[in-house]
Amino acid sequence: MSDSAVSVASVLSSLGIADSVLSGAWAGPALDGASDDVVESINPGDGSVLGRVRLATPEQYEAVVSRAQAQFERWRTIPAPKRGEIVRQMAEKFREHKAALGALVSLEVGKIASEGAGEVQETIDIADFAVGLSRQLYGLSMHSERPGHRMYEQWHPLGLVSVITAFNFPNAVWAWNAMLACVCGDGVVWKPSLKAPLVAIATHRICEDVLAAHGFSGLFGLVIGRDAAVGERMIRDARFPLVSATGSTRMGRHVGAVVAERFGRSLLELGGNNAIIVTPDADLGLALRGIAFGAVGTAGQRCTSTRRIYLHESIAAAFTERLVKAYGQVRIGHPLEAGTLMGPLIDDDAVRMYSEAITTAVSQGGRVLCGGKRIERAGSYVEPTIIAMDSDLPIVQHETFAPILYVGTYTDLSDAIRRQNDVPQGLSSSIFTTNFQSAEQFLGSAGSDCGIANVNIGTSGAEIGGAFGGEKETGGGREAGSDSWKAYMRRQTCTLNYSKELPLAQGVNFDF
Ligand code: UN1
Repeated sequence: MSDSAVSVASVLSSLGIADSVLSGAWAGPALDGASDDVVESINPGDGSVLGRVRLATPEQYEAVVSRAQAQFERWRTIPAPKRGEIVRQMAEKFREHKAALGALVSLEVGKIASEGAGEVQETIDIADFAVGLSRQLYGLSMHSERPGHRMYEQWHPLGLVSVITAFNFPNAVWAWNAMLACVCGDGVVWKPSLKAPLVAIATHRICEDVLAAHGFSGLFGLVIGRDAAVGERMIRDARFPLVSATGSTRMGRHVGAVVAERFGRSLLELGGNNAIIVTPDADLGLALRGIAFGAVGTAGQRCTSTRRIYLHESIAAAFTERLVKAYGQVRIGHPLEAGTLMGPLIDDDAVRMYSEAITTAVSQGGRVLCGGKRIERAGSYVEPTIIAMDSDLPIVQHETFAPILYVGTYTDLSDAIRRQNDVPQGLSSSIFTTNFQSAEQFLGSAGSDCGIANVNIGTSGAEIGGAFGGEKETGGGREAGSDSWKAYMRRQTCTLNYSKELPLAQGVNFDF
């Protein structure tokens, strides 16, 4: 693709990351490279090398964390609205660089152009949200039971937050954490996925320029390194009262245990296994689009991607036929080519897992209705796949990060809801219905057990204004909107006595 080769160079240079080997350690500015451990950033769209990054050493990790800690100690004394003004300037910079950064997301992780740009938009949105929040961060005041006493709570900066991110949202998920942590008065050290180091460096540089202009260079640190050298150190490091990690349930189980052992807090955003129920009265056109975007969008590599659908038996055959037809029209290709709806998987390992899941599903009785194969061309492309199942296959208990959709049918809505809940994960869920009672049953206390429950919207593509996260093996964390900011602050309950007496609570007497 000679066209995209030209744009790669201009994208990298406009983001200031065109060096032949970039540093993986940034304590504000880049630290000079010491290790020989260099990773390549591969464009999954054509297999080409986009750049090289020298991984951070333990010593560099130490330099990044100490710098962020020193800056945090000053940052926490800056009034929150002033911190918000600095985040506002970051939002402006992200607006300026939206096109280039969005293109880099597409190049490095294979998202189609509008999704790459959409990811940067999500970063802008959370930054704007954080700016507004910087004049809020409210505490409550309570009525004291003692005369002449006042009781209230206030929220203080927490400290350094470590943010561990996955390849699939290489920009926005960091921003959910970093923009909130920043207005809350915290420092942030980021360990991104080794599959998306360039987006991380470009993102870091954008924010670092703003921070440096205000004397806070290094409040945001970046360490691109291996788990053994950097990740394990980070989760055990007591300078991080909060570790916010996105990734697999296996990773989260380990992070959660290690962080709990030292009485730190963890905020986990782990696997999803999201289902959509379609009732007989649903607007089937809407359902079709919602399912197609949920299952095929981002090549099925969102934690909110639609993995399963449950169709009412009265509509199942005709609707499945329409869905298979729609899948046939999905344009698969280079993510930056106009008209592409589905790009590649992140790498060949992901292709292998896709193929293995399909083989397993078939051995368990699943019937492949369309797709199922790797597409032979440079890059990691596969066909979006629909698998019909008579009853739920054991494989549907597992999240496969690929465009594989399992289709089941149901007779009774309660049974469909039970099956949608009957997986270890609990992130997102949807129902397509025009029936008020069905919608309310799905949303009720015996309905969906997920952190996200939608009506007439697919499972993916949540807005930042709501709290994002899920239950069960999804980890229980909530990030982004609503009151998620509370995770990034420490609560202090204050009681003031303005009387001349010292009454004790609960009527206790201790006179002497
Ligand atoms: C993820 O896949 O880790 O709701 C996050 C969505 C996006 C975020 C997904 N706003 O699909």
